[in-house]
Amino acid sequence: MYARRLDLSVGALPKSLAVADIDGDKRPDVLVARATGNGALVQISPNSSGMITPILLNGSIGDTPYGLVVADFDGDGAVDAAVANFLGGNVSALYGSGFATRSDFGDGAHPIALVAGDVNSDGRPDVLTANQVNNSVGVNLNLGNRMFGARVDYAAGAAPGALILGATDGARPSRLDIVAALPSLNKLRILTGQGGGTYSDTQFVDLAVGKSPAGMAMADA
Ligand SMILES: [Ca+2]
Ligand SMILES: [Ca+2]
Ligand SMILES: [Ca+2]
Repeated sequence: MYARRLDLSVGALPKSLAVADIDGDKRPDVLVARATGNGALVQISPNSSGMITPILLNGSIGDTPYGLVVADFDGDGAVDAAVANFLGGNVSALYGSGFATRSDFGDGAHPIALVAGDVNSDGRPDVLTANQVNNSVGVNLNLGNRMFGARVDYAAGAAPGALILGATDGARPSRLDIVAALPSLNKLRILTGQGGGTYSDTQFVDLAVGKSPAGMAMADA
């Protein structure tokens, strides 16, 4: 039962959120990305007396961020964030205290969503983007030292709107496949992992689903 509802003001255009323990107190916090021109990242955590006051962490995270994901990209044990800058046409990774250190990559696409996962099995989380305008999925491999490699695009039908990663082939559980929602086609497209973080424009499976899939989750059903 959810008997109590609490509305919080986080500022204009809250577009995406993620949950992680940001302040290291072992309790989950919520991060909200606002899709303003400079973007903004807001933390929501209860204080010691249980009051919740949203905190602006960084007021310049990217141009119109439409997607947010958290992972430890630099491997220092602290949670980092990345946002998909739809109008800016790139991805911003945000590191360090208050997510104050920003590093952009993946120029030239218009990502509307992103997901993090280790697609080449090197222990470092990589970033994949749904490039809605470009009709592609972009793979940005994490090179370490807060660097990402050049984006590699794979055709993904029409206007992918959301992504998840998972092993859809039980015979190859170590290979992460990409599942892209294609709302304009009422389909999901599975791009099957070819190993080493590579995919193929021609190795895919399309699944017809209900009208306009906008979000997904995966589990062993
Ligand atoms: Ca916490
Ligand atoms: Ca980190
Ligand atoms: Ca990796």
